[in-house]
Amino acid sequence: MAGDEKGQVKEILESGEYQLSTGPNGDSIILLVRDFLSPTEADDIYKHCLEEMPFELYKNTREDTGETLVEPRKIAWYGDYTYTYDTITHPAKKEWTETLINIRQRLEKKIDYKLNSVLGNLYRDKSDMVPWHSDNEPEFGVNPSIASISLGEERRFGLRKVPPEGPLGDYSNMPLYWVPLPHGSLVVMKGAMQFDWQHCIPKEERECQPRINLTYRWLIPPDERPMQTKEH
Ligand SMILES: O=C(O)CCC(=O)C(=O)O
Repeated sequence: MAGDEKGQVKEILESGEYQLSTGPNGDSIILLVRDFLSPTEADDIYKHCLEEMPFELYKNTREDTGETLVEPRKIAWYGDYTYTYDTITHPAKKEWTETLINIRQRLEKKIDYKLNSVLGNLYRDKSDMVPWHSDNEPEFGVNPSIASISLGEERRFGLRKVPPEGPLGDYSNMPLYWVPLPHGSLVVMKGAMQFDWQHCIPKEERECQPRINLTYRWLIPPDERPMQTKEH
C-alpha cells in the first residue's frame, strides 16, 4: 500500500508492509505483524517483563519543545552502550535477561538487521502515553530499522508525516495513520520513518490495563559514530 495524500487519516488493521511515503530521504516503511508472538508466548513474556525489568519513572526536558515533565510511563533500558535522548541518559547495561536476548535474536532474523539495545515502556493505564516524536538521535544512524513488540493492553500507535517546514510546523493537513497494536504484535519502522514521520501512543478515554512495549534498536558503537546532524 502506498500513502502520502494530503490530510488523510487512515487505519492500518492488517499485517503487511506499508510504504507510507517516498521522498529525498528515501521510502518510509512500516511492517506490521499482528501475531508475531503466539498468545501463550506473549503472556509468558509479558509476565517476565513485569517481574524482571527495572521499570522506573524519569524526569525529562524535551529538546524540541523545552517542556519539562515526569515521563507519563515507566521506562527500563538494556543496551551495550549509553543512550541519551533529550535530558535522559541510560548508562550501558549489558546484563540482558535470557528472554530479552531470545526476542532480540528472533527479531534480528526476521528483519535482517542487528539490534543491541531495548527500551522497555510500561504504560500503567489509559493516562500513560508517549507524545509525538521521532527516534532521530544520531547514534541510530541514517534510516535505522526499529522493531517494537507490544504486550498487554491493545493501544493505538499514531504516525504523522512531518510537514515541509519541519517537526515544529503545522500538522493539520498532513497524512495521519492509526495502528492498533494487539498483545504479541510487532511493528517495524524502516527507511526514512525517523526523519519524515513522527510516532506516538496517545492517552485513551476508555479504561486500559497495563501495556508493555519493547523497542529494539541498533546503537552505533561510539568509536564508529560519524559526525552527523539531526537534520539528515
Ligand atoms: O510504546 C510504543 O509502542 C512506542 C514507544 C516509543 O515510541 C518510544 O519509546 O520511542
